[in-house]
Amino acid sequence: MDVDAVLDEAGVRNAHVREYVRHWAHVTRPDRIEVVSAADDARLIRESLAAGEILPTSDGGYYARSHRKDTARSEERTVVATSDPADKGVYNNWRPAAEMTATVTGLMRGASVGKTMYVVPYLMAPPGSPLARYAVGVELTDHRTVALHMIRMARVGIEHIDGLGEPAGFVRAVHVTGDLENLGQGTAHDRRHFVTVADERTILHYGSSYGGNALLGKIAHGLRQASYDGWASGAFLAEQFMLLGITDRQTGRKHHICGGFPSASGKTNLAMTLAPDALGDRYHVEFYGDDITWLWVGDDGRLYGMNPEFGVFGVAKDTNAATNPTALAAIGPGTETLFTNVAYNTKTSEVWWEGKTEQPPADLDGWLDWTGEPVAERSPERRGDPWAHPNSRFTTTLSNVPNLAADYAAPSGVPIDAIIFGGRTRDREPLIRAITDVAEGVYDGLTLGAEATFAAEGVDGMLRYDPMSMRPFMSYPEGRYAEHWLRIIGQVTEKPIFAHVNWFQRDPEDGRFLWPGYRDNLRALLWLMRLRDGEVRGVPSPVGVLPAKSELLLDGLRIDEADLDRLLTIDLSAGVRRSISARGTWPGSKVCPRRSGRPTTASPLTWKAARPDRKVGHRRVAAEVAARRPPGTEGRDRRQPSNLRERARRAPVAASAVRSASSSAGILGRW
Ligand code: GTP
Ligand code: SPV
Ligand code: MN
Repeated sequence: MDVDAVLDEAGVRNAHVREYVRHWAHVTRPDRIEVVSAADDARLIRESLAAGEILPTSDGGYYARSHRKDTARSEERTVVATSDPADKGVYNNWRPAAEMTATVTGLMRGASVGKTMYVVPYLMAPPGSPLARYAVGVELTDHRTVALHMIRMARVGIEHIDGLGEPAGFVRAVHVTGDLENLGQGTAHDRRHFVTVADERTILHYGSSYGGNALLGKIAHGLRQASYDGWASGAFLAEQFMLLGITDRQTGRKHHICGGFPSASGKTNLAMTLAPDALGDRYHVEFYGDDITWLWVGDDGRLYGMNPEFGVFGVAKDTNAATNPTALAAIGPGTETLFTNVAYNTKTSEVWWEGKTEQPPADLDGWLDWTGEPVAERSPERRGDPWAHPNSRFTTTLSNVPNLAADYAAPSGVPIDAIIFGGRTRDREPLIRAITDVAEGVYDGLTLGAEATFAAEGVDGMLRYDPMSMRPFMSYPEGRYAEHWLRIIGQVTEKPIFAHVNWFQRDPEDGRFLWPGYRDNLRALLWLMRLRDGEVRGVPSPVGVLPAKSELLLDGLRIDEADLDRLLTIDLSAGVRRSISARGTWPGSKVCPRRSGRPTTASPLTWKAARPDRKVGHRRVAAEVAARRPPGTEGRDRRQPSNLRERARRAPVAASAVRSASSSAGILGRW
């Protein structure tokens, strides 16, 4: 096949891109090559329908099923490789670049025979963004549905590669599906490899065609590669954060909030939230991004953020008119949404997932579950199984989101007023606690712990430590990550306020959620903005400022008074001690459960098993931090481990717990 003729015809002139395509075509041996732009979407859809790869839905969208062994990210099989062993961290699964490149190239050799290689040039940034030069990539994929997803999730077109000068000016993102039936998924002979060779800006993913494993602009580039680039350049942060704006129509003031919750813990839902009806006349929420935010310091010294994506890859489960009307509109008629691994009705072309309606459709006729099995023909023991996979998703472009902010693609980004962290924790965190000290706020993000979800294979429900919600996307050592955060945030003149939120507290007796969640979550954020603006004072605690009940805007909220009291208190004698023990999993902490090998929590959930080979000592982290301190900053920001100690003196009940937190916070104190 004449690769050059294809590239000539498509107008791909960039010599580095041409060489890259030639190289990988030679390795993977596709029968055909095609260069894709967003304008090709309608044709690709037609071809996919004709081939039976996707099916039409009743609302004008499309339905796809992934292989049943391929339904979520695999963290075990994900590696960040470089040529420098010092890049080995706790969570990046570091391997030597040469070894990984050889292994994956071997697996990819000849693996696209009989297929088409789609060349997908993309941009993970709004055009004109100061970070656009970190955002250009070219994905090569041998899966048409992946190309369709890329067109929705990233800005796709050859114009993005036209002006590239340097060889490293674009991310080389190679995706080969492999023989999904025979990859040994989840066994000792698992052949899947999801590798980011970060110092070569090259992504090599083999053995999946689903989500973050295959849409390489999103997670592999937008988070892993970008966070590495942000650190290596010193220029920015790339985080698994949502980004929203709240306008107070009464005062005309607008605030922007970004923040991280682990995968499948509520970012999309929060970013799409509408104000509760009773507050809707006054407050207006705008969507900027639901999964990734790149953050940098602007010329005016403020922290700016932007969403590098072009679409939403959202969890379907529990999406309905009450929980998320915005999402329903964003995936409704006329949006050409792609649904994956939900249930599908072959007669009516409808789709359904758990929580779309309270009960599944009563008439089982025509319904196939996510594996393609007719629901009516299920064996008795499978009758209660979900119809949709818990990680089934919808893919729609940002322009379909009804409350998309007018300036969502502004090259300047938007100024960030607050950074929040949260996750699923049934008993250890109140609804919200504000953190006004910047080092403490960063520390809170670094020590985030939550119940894991079905977004990754095999971890659902496990209580685990997930720094900044970046655990699956960490690409360099955690100590350096902490240092890089402090360095960026340290340059900011108008500091954001931080907060820790938790929509997932449960009744210890019956397990129900104490907080209604979803739209009502805005009430917590409104309180945070009022605290930031000095309109409320809150109630101080050793771990931050909690709302006084009277300060929350509760109009229209239906909640049991006792539940609300519980949501707004923190059990200092037990809760803080436990949550701070949880924080001990931060590498270098004095109370690291992985060191003792014993879980330190009374929760029925278990901590991930110890990895003694992955210890990173407290001193090493501190040394890393010190070694990378920018010149001339020695005397700066040297205040002692925040004001936790001072607060501990005032709250003797939690003193020991807080003292241990302060010592873990040494990595910040030494900065
Ligand atoms: P990723 O795309 O995997 O990064 O997920 P995400 O963080 O964007 O999570 P998403 O908003 O898609 O929510 C995941 C699941 O949590 C969905 O099933 C939601 O219905 C549920 N969820 C989101 N917000 C809330 C909430 O406030 N309360 C409760 N109870 N569930 C929620
Ligand atoms: C996540 O798992 O955090 C996602 C979905 O946002 S995926 O693109 O599959 O990583
Ligand atoms: Mn995510």
